[in-house]
Amino acid sequence: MPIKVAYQATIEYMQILDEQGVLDADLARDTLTDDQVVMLYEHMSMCRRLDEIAFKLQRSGRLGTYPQNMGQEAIASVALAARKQDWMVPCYRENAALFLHGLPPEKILQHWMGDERGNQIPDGLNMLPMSIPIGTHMLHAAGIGWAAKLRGIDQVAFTFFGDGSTSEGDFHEACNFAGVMEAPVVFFCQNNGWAISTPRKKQTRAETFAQKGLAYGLKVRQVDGNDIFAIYKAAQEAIVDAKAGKPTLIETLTYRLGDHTTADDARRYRDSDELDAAKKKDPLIRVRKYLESKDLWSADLEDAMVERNKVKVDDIVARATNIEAPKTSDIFDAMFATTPPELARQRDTMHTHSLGQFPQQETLSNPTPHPAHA
Ligand SMILES: Cc1ncc(C[n+]2csc(CCOP(=O)(O)OP(=O)(O)O)c2C)c(N)n1
Ligand SMILES: [Mg+2]
Repeated sequence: MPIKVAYQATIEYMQILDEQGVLDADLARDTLTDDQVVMLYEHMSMCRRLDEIAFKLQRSGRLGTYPQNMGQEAIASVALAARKQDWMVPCYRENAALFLHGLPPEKILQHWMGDERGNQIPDGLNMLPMSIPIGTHMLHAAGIGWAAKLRGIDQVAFTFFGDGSTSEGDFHEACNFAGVMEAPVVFFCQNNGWAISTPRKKQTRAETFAQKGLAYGLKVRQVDGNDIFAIYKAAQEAIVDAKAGKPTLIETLTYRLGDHTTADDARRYRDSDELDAAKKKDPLIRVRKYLESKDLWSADLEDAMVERNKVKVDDIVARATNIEAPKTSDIFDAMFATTPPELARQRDTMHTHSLGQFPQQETLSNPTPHPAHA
């Protein structure tokens, strides 16, 4: 009996705007308008500036840790494809998409300054706070998508995560759940080649990250992650599929031009040649080249934009910092609707000489007794 082929698949790779700023006009049809490209260029440049300033804030002791997004700003396009009702379920390297979907940028700075107000998403904005545990949020996205389907609401959940996160069980559970439930979810794997110091080749033996989605019955594709057109088109198509009960996993090939976070020094594990090669694929440079080739941009416009972005970022920093300082008790109050007794005890004794001491020993006037001693 002949051996039959049980399954066969191919993974498409899409690039529309190449490194030289040359556009594939056929593929670009019905995607971004000139105005949108100009707006995206200015927005991505603003995000790059914000990254530089956040780095300086950290170095001058005004911000805790910060993961620079530098090099991955093209992900902003997803927010142009998404509708207002769609959900963003983020990790920590897609600021550019979150801001365009409506997140006030100062929220991100507040988060990294340790201010819980940074995690309070404004009412009416369909977005979850950034997830620092890598992977846990993908499950939330699967749940949000399923909930929308059960309730008959036209909403798609977009979730973002890195190449390293695909080694977490949560990724597999989320993909499986979305696939089985035919939930309107779009998984964006931002493959930037590194998970802190773990290179892509030690992360997986699979030739693409996209193919991991095949096992769960997802639509899968790979796109140039530094190409605003390819990301936009892939997101647009994924929305149509998601609404028809077909979730998609999109692998974006990108690169983080900075360190993993301000607590990292990538020079210790990353080749400078690799970084130099990646800089040539910078998403901002190619958009500028493209706009210049269409006479939509010039040195004068660039100078004016740089000045505008300085003012915008200064305003963002001012909004994050020129406010009443957060209370130290926020770390307790932001967690539960009703604070459990054990946490209440820690909150009430946090300013005593020894954290967790029984209040009686510290003669606090209004102690919350430990449940075991109540
Ligand atoms: C559950 C969990 N395990 C470990 C960590 C520590 N950690 C922070 S970032 C990171 C690597 C993430 O790599 P990747 O998913 O590729 O995202 P990238 O930082 O490259 O954008 C790790 C292991 C974490 N945050 N959460
Ligand atoms: Mg990575």
